[in-house]
Amino acid sequence: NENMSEIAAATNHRIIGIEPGAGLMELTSTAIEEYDLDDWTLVEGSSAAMVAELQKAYNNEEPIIITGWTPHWMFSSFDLKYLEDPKGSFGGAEDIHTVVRKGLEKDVPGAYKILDQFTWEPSDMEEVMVDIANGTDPTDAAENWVNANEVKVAEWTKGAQSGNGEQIKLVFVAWDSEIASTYVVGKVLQEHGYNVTLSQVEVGPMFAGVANGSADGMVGAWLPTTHQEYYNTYKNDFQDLGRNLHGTKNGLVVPKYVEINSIEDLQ
Ligand code: PBE
Repeated sequence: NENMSEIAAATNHRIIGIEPGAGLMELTSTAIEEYDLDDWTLVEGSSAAMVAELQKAYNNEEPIIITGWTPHWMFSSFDLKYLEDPKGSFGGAEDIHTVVRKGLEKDVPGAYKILDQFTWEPSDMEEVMVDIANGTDPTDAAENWVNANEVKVAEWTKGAQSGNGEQIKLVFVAWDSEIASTYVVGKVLQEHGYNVTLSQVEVGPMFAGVANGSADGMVGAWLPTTHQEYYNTYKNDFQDLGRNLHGTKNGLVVPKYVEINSIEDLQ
């Protein structure tokens, strides 16, 4: 396939990945095995570096293959498509769960209740992500969304006792989706009287921190597939509050001008 050899040469047989340890990196390694893509290298980096490479390639209409996920603002800023995944290496649509430390319910019941009642739609998360991608500070983007969605927020805080400055520490990885959700939930907790700290960490420590109680909670556990290993490692040591969002997607993503449609085309 002529297109494919041009694409392979132009991309240097590289798939632009994100943070080592991200579930998406593990899924991509599995896909490389399942589709026999021995010629291809998955490049480790960060979500921000991946987006920067995408931006650069896109501006020059050059081929690029990235590891991508939904919800993500990049789908509203660029014309992109997922490569078809006939073997299902990336799994299906998932949920994002809220997970808290054991004992939070007893220690800070109001904050626990808000975290337990937090739930929104992919389109909500995208609104916050787009605002941040357009240059708004995450704290301000969270405030904008909270102010514009009083009815939804009232459902989260319903019946939750107000705080008296109690400390709540949320941990998150600097994935655009989790920056959005964590700042929004942090804002709501803060407005309800809690003294909130948002702490950016690596993915392993995010799960470990909630499990060992050094953090109170997090809102970015992608299940059942993406974070399955972390989840299984720590599930007896934290409390899973269930899903806060339904309908995520993971996969290999290319700009629409790249003339391949399936992961099989990379073979
Ligand atoms: N993500 C976004 C994460 C979960 C949230 C898909 C980049 C991951 O791969 O672990």
